[in-house]
Amino acid sequence: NVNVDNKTIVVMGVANKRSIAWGIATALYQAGARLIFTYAGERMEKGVRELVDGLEGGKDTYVIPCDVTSDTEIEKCFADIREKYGKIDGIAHCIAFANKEELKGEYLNTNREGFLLAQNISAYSLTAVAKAARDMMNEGGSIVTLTYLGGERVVQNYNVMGVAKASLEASVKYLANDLGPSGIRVNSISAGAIRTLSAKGVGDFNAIRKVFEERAPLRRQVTQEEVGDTALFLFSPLSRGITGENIHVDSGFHILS
Ligand code: 0WD
Repeated sequence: NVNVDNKTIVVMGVANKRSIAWGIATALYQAGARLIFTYAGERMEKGVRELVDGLEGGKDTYVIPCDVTSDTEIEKCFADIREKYGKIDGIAHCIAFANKEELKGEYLNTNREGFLLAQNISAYSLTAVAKAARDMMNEGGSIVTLTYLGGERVVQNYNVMGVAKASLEASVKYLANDLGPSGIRVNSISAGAIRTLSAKGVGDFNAIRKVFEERAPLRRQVTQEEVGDTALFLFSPLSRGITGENIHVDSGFHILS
């Protein structure tokens, strides 16, 4: 019985019901957490609010904007959360973006602008968010981000996003070292290929899914719910000795050559 009762957790990156962030949110909500949702921009607001309003159980929720390309917006968002809730216990960072044209063909064709865009939204944002939240996190707090195997090795078409994930995974380690003395843990989950809005942008994503299903030790896809349950573990005291870690929730695919 994993307990996150009385914990206040910020979930960043719900785009729709297929979002991995939504899998994490539902796992946390069912386990008793109080949730705050942030969305990328006005375009996203309606959908996120509808999803959140549909959560059963009537627990307190809060939905606010946070475009992570803006330091001002990040600061405003966390100041707003601090005013309403005081301290928080966790952040689920489920955000990434790269130009679609750069998620196919040769990595070599990445341009400077696209490279920096992917790094900005998909990697730096974790550091920016950790910085804004550090003073309002309780001891025992936990930050969880999402990564993919393409950050560790070459996965066809993942390209600039793979390089951003490598940067994100290194950030997890440096942040874990900075925040450890305050009793705050930072970890990532490396998820298997899951059909979401973002995943649609990756060239030949269906081929990646097919190979995954044929070769992964468990011979099946993973779900948002499975990633959600691992995130729940990482937000709960059960994982209190783990930081700077990258847990693969990928049917074991990462062990293959
Ligand atoms: O197979 C997959 N789907 C995997 C995803 C495998 C392994 C890892 N991941 C990662 C992604 O790289 C990402 O970090 O999981 C995370 C969540 O992605 P998702 O659930 O696959 O995709 P999606 O539902 O599209 O959520 C990503 C969201 C954005 O959605 P859109 O579709 O609008 O790009 O990231 C958010 C946004 O909500 N986002 C931003 N949030 C704040 N500020 C910004 C921004 N500037 N840009 C994108």
